[in-house]
Amino acid sequence: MDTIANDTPALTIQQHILQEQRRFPGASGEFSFLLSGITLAAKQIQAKVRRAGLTDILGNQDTSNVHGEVQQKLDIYSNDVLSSALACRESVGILASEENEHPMIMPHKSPIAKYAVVFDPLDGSSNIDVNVSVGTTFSIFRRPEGADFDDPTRWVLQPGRRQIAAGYVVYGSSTVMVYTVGNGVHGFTLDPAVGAFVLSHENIRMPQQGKYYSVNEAYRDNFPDAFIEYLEELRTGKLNHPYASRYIGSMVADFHRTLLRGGVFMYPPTKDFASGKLRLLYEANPIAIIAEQAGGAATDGRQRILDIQPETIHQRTPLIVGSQVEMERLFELFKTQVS
Ligand code: AHM
Ligand code: MG
Repeated sequence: MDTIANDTPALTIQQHILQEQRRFPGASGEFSFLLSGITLAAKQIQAKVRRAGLTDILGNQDTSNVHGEVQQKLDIYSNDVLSSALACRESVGILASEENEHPMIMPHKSPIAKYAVVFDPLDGSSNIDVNVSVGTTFSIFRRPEGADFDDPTRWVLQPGRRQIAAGYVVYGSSTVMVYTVGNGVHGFTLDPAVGAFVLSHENIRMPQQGKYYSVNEAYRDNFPDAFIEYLEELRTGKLNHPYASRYIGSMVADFHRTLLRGGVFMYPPTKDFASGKLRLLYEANPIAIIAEQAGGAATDGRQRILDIQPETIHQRTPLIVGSQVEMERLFELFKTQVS
C-alpha cells in the first residue's frame, strides 16, 4: 500500500491568509484576494529587481516624485505593478503611494469597496544601482464610516493602530514577505523554483535584546542630545554589553535584521529635519505594527508611532524601533531628558 510522506507540507502565503481569514466570522474572501494582489506584485517586482543589471531598468527616469527625489525606473515600474494589481480588486477603493502626490481613486468606484491600501513600492531605491537590498512596504485600512470617493484622504489619514494588516517584502539574498493581520507576525520566503511564497518564519518573536544598533551615524552631531547619549550607552556597554553597528541604508533590510536578531533601528530627528526622513503612513506604520506584534516597540521619541494622527499623506516622522530591552532604556532616558 502506498503511504503519504510524513513531512510537514509547505504552507504557502495564500493558504496561510485563508486560514487567518477563517478567524473572522463572515469573511467573504475579498481580503485574501486583496492580499494576493500584493503578493503577485511582489513577485513581479522581485523578477525585475533580480534581472536589474541585465535589462534596461537601472538608473534614473529623469523625473522627480512629490518629495523632489529623482525617481528610479524601478520605482516607477514597482508603483505601476502594485497599483494595477490592486486596482482590479473591487474591495479596494483608494490607494496612496510614496510615488504619487495624491491618493488614487479606483476607477470602479465600487460601493462595496471597503479598504484603502498605502504603500512604498520600492523603498531604498537609491541602493538599486549598487545591488543592495531594497523593499516594499504596505499597510491596509478599513474605509472609515461615511467616507466616500469625494474625500479620498479620509480613507488613509488614520492612526496606525487602525491598520488591519501590514507588512513588507525584502528583496535580499532571497525574497521574503513578512505580514501581520494583528495576530502575530509571519514570514514567507519565495521559492523561485515554483514561484510561491512558502512559510519559513512562523510566529516571529523579536529577541528581547540584540547586539546591533542601526542608524546613520554621519548625522550624529545633529541629533538631539538624548539620542547621542543613548548611542553612547549602547556603544560603551552600559546596556549589558557593547553594541556593534549595522547600517544598510534600506529601512526594510535594516528592520528585517532587527526583527530577527533584535537590537534597535532608528532614524532620529536632526537639526535640519525635525521630523527625520521616513514617512509615517507607508514606512513607519507598517514597521511599527510588525515590531509591536513581534514583542518590540516603536516610537517617534515622544509617542507611540501607532498613535500618531496623520495630517498629510506624505508626512515624515522620526522612527525608533526595536527590542524590549533597548526600547525600555530609550523610554527611561527620554523621560529624564524631557522632564
Ligand atoms: P526612499 O523612500 O527615498 O528610498 O528613502 C528611504 C530610505 C530608507 O530605506 C532608509 O532607511 C533611509 O532612506 C536612509 O536614509 P539616509 O541615506 O539618510 O541614511
Ligand atoms: Mg521609501
